[in-house]
Amino acid sequence: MSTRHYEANFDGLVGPTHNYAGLSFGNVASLSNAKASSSPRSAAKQGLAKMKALHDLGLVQGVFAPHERPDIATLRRLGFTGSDSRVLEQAAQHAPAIFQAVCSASSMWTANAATVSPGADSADGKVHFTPANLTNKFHRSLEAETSGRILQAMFDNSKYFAHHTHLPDNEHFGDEGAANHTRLCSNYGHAGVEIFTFGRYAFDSSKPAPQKYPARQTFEASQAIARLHGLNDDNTVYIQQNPEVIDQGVFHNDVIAVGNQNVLFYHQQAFLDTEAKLAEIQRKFGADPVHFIAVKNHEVSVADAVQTYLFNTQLVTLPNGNMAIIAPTECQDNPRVAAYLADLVTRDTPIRQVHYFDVKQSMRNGGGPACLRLRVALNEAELAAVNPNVLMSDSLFERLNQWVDKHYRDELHVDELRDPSLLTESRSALDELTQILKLGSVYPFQR
Ligand code: SUG
Repeated sequence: MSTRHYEANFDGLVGPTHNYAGLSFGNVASLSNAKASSSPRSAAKQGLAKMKALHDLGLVQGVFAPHERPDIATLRRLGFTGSDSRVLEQAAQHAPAIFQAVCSASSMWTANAATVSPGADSADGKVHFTPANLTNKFHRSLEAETSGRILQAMFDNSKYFAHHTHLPDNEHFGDEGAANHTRLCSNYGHAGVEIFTFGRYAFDSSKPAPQKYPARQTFEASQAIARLHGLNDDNTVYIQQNPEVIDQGVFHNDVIAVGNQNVLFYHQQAFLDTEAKLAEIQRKFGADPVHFIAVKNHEVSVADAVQTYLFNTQLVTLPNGNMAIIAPTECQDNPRVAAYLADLVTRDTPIRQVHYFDVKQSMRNGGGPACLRLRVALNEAELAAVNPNVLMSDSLFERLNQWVDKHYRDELHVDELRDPSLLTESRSALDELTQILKLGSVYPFQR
């Protein structure tokens, strides 16, 4: 009897404090939308609609719970004292930049939650998870511990799942998780090639590096993850991102490339040493040819790719074996990108469909469809060991929409983040959510 294999997507549910604070230097959308009003309710619903649509396409879809924000525990670590509302008020007044950072709902971008290696690739046959330390941005560096706890609560079975502690919290080991990691394979259940893409070498300043914007992921972090996950030389490839594209706003590799099974879809300027690296991927992949789909400058410029998130699309395999691209509507609205995608599905590649989704609330912070999801390749037994309450279904979709309606504000401005009732609202929302998803006590306020 053959075992079935799946690639499940676990999407970040947008949290109740979703806002635009301009926190991410190097991320063009985050900076240009700083201080705009947000809609936490629409953001959460846009995300849920995408999850439901993928579920309806026949894919395994899961929900990744948001983090507790404002992060009072961090403010206390930073010396603010008194009641929770006093901590809020004092931080907002005396350290406004720090205060905004601890209010970010950035855990929604679960491509940055962790790096995941499936059992088919790891030495011990287990699915390995390492939460990303996200050291490059203060607001994101607050995510690693809680992401780790949520992952434990979702994949809670040591027979199948191995959980690691995030890498040392230091820029030398800056790790951005799956946003800089792609896995190619002939079948989700077969050993694949894990591609780690990094922005710079931490211990060798003679090597190329971006000049204007930060390189968030280091080579040394990528190597450490591969070691932790029990990968070997035959199934790993390390590629440096082209520093010039980082300087044009490609802060994560998933803004310029996406891969799935035997397809790597990327911009011609994405990498350094491209030809040699693609040859290495092909050699390690095996006899079957990889479809390397290079988008040329004259087809789509790097600026258009950054603005539309053409490569921050999800490339998914449908139950009939064809692939579909899950794209943000920004791609549809740009005539050059829309024309490119319309042509792509007529070519001789596995990609046959494009589905457009409105995820504008997330896009305005530089988060496209692919940022919103963490991929986990699983076999049947592993899937059966996943906490079933986090898996999307018609009833969970309905339940979560009701939950959003009950707890989320329709509009939020950064000036309202200091409102103590937002803290109370968020905590009661998350308390109820942990019961819906049966996660146990994963948040600091519950411990
Ligand atoms: O880390 N934006 C996120 C976007 C992450 C996108 N993820 C991937 N490409 N996988 C970031 O830059 C902006 C928050 C603000 O400005 O309010 C933010 O954190």
